[in-house]
Amino acid sequence: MARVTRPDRQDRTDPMKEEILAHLRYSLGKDAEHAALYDWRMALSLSLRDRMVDSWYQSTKASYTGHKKRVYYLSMEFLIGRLIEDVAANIGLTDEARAAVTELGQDYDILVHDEPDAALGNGGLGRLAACFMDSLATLGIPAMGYGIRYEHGLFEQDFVEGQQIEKPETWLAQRHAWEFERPEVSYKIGFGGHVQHHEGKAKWHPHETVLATAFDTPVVGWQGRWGNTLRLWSARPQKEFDLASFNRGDYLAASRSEALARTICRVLYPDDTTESGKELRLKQEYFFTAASIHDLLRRFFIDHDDIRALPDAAAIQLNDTHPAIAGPELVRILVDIHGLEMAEAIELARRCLGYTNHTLLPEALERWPEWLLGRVLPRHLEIIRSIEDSQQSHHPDSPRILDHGNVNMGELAFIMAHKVNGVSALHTDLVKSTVFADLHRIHPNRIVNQTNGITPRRWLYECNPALSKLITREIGDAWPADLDQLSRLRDRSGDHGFLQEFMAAKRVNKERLSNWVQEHCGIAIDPDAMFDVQIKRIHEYKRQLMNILETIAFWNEIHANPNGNWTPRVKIFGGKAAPGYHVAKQIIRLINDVAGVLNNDPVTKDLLKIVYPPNYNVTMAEMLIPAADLSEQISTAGKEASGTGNMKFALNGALTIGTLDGANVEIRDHVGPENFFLFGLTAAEVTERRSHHGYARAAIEQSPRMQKVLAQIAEGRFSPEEPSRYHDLVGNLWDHDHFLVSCDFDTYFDMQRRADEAFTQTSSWAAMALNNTAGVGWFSSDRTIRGYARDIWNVGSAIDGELEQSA
Ligand code: NBX
Repeated sequence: MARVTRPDRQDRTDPMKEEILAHLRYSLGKDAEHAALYDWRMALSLSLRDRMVDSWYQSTKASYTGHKKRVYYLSMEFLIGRLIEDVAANIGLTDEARAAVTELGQDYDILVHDEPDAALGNGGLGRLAACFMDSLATLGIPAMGYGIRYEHGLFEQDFVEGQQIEKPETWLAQRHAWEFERPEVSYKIGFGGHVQHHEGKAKWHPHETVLATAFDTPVVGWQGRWGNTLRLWSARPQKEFDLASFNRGDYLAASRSEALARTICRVLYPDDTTESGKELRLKQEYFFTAASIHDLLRRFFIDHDDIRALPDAAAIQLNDTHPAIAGPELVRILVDIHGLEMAEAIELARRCLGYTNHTLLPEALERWPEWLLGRVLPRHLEIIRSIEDSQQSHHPDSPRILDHGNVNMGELAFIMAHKVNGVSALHTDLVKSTVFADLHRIHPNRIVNQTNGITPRRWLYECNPALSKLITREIGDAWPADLDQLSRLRDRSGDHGFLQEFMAAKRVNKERLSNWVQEHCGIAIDPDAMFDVQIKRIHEYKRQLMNILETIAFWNEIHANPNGNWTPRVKIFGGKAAPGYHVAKQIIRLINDVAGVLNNDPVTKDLLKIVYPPNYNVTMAEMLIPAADLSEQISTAGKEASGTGNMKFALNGALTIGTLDGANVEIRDHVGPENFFLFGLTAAEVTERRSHHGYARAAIEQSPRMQKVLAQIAEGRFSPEEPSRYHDLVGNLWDHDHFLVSCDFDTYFDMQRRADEAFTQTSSWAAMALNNTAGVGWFSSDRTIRGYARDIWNVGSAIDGELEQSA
């Protein structure tokens, strides 16, 4: 199949260097003497991009000529992070690029670090989409990712006196090196207006229209064998501006349509725990979904003329309900434009659509007020009513899409998809038994499990060169594309010499992190201490609060016996809170307040430190994960759909302390229960416990240790300038504690001490860490994508034999 073409080294001396200089001159208009850091970084990026293009073209051509079925992955979020190292690694040019840049007198690492971290996502859901794009390309599955080219990605977080403040993110302030603008690929997207019904036909007359314009980023997989496209939509005004108004001097009216267009892709919504801009969010969802559906239909009609063949050519995957309007939009086009009967259109659309559920939290399930959806998308509301009628006529006991004046997007997505998938085994069971229990009874074969995965290219090969080199030396270089091979490392868990090398790689990463923390946070940490890391969005169910309470309890314990044989720890936190999520912001502030006291305590400062660098993002994860000894996966059982950070840590040789939640369950099965610090109530026990009135108070009353911690916080021990600062947070634990911090606190504390003890046994710890790396090959997103391809999409690889290889 298509491969990256590498200019022959004998023909040209140092082609990469020449290419960088050529880009500097002809793409950036600079010579080496006057080039700034930005110019060098752009020249390097453009040179790497050039090396992707041939493979990308050939893949696209092969998909067209082979009439291959394509996957369309619709996602509001793609959390791609930086790309220089990712691209260089995938096409095997890391060493060459570094050498060329060095020869040109530049520092490669500085160039790499100059690249903005493309944060077009909030967290796990967006990062999963990015890992899936990498695996689709690596497996040679013809695919397109569709999303929004937000002008501002996820906000930048800063701490002022310990409190989170948000600043706009500006990744597009400079030119984005990797994309190709496609002004000729534009679609009109309408909003509002009315629907005209005439002789049984409906016609939608939108009130306003914007143009969706494509920006394409090539996504080339491992060793450049196949390339797909990430197509992000940007909005443009349909009419540039109203010259008549302008000439009258009414400049605001003149640019009204421009303003709407700009607003639509202005900013990524910081998850839906905030109550803002509902209408705009709905418009964003429709904007990118409609553009994507238009685009895939245009492609379909290049080599088909019967719309009924669409399910053989297109598998459309909805990453959560955000693009769920795809169902009604496709039906609208089939009925209003292609003249199909409603029933046939619904069935045809369903055969194309799959829906991935990522949450059971009721507040995160999308519901639109019917009046709002009807105002923005009047024809779609009519179609949703037809979908509802059709469902009710077949299944009169079916849950409703339209319910108490709301449109339930979960039910809509379920009913319009031929397969609905959960993202871990436990989550899938809970999807069947809770949110979609009634729909599951009616459609017992629709829900399937595809446990999440992570790309081993970014999350081991690139972010952890020390460990990668060691692994390659031991088992060869096939593992990045066949991660199950890591299981061969299990043999080495009794080899003392190898374990020492394994831990030496960890040590390199811990030293790198220690230097970074010293430089950026001004905190000295000891690489010999246990690095205990919790990085993820701040949310009550993820229980960062339990982690900081346990930290205080440990601190108390040291004070009670300062000469005890304590295992030194560095507690590292990273993560952002949704701007409107007050409790999450209080938790951030508490962590920072506690850090202020503990880090300056002369008695404990060599034994316990807290580090919370602001603005956690993909790049920071790439540094923290390889340096971690202990991975905190401590959510209330039943709440974390899967988690993917948990997989990244285990892959990089960290042990997990965690509950039986999400994919932790499967990780523990794979690495072995003896290599996992398990504690806490199970999902069933959580449900049971909640039915007991006053369960939190009862649990706290039984835990003197927790009582003391809560009393210290309530008395202002960590906020002397405002002792009442955490009254609500503490009061809520006593009286409600919906996420059962109180019930799991003591077992968590005890398991932490077991981890302390285990960490002192350096060689058995090393063996446990190795067993984590060796055990998690199954969590490669290549395995996940093979599962989707087989069970949901019914697509194959365009690279012969690839899917069968290790299916
Ligand atoms: O999706 C996450 C889950 O919480 C994780 O357990 C899971 O591993 C991951 C991938 O399946 N969900 C998530 O990240 N959600 C969001 O970021 C989100 C974004 C916008 C929104 C609602 C949720 N409106």
